[in-house]
Amino acid sequence: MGYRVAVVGATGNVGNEMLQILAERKFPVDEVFALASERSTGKQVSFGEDHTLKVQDLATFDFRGVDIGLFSPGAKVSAKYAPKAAAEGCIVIDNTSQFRMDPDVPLVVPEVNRAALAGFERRNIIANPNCSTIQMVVALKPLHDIARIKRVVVATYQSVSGAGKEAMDELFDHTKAIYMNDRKQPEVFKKPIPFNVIPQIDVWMEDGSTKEEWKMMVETKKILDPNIAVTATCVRVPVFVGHSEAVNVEFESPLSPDEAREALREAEGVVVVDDLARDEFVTPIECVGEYGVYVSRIRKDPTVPYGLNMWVVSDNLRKGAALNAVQIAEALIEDGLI
Ligand code: 11C
Repeated sequence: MGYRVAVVGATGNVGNEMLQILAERKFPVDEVFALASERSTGKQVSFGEDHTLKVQDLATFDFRGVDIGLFSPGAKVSAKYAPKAAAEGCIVIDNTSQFRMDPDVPLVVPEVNRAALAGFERRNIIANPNCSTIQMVVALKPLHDIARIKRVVVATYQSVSGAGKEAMDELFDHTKAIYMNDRKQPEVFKKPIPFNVIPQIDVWMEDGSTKEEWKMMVETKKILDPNIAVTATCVRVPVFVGHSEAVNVEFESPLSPDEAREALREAEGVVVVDDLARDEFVTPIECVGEYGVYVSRIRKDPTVPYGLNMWVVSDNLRKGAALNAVQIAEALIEDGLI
């Protein structure tokens, strides 16, 4: 039996990946609907290699009879349309920040807290975490299971695709302009993005952190363990796709780099690439289009009794967004929840 699936925000970076991943993984669909704002109505989007779908207007779409809605239209649009779709009987898997911290909405990374899915019926909405949180918790979970994590200090190096298509265009166009001696004023970003790094992702919070940094803290607690202390510095770098993270972890009990490598090698969704004698480590360009969370440079942090450092890289549009959403839908089916 197949399912009727709607992709909301189908013309965006993540919506496009959702359609490709549904096709790639042969998700059992009877019918797929591509939805976006009225502005995009009538445009064609690809579904797999052989099909195109005509974009329909989200505002007038009737979700009755749609089994699953994969939403990535921006938080304000989700705030309006996800509850409507859910009330019309569609299970919403929402990739925006809108519902993540709602206690009645499970926030799920299937490799980490799949059991939390069972609570989705309270609102008929499941939240997909922020991309930088997803890749970090996938790498932390197998280590937490062995040695209990006390504290995480993370610095991120996030690609511009996380900020949408306009941000990717700004990196491309403004880099090109520099070579043409034509300096352009930043529009999407507050500072020039070519040949630069920008320590601001999402809005400022009252305490001087950014919302992206806050999300990494509160989402990790909700998904993995409320007792873990997390502090983050999130930075935009001139990379098109692929987020990287330098993660420092302090444990309650000893865990050697070899034990960590072993646990990560066996963990679902993780690929360990860590052989310095062969210069083996992963950079974001190598993870584009891939499904895994890549972990490299696992080493001891000698400044605390039990500490490790590691380098974690993943495709932010895939495992960080669209793939995780499709895996949630697959888990609903496998667990008999739909
Ligand atoms: C970025 N992580 O890289 C953000 C994008 O809360 O879903 C995703 C924002 C979110 O800009």
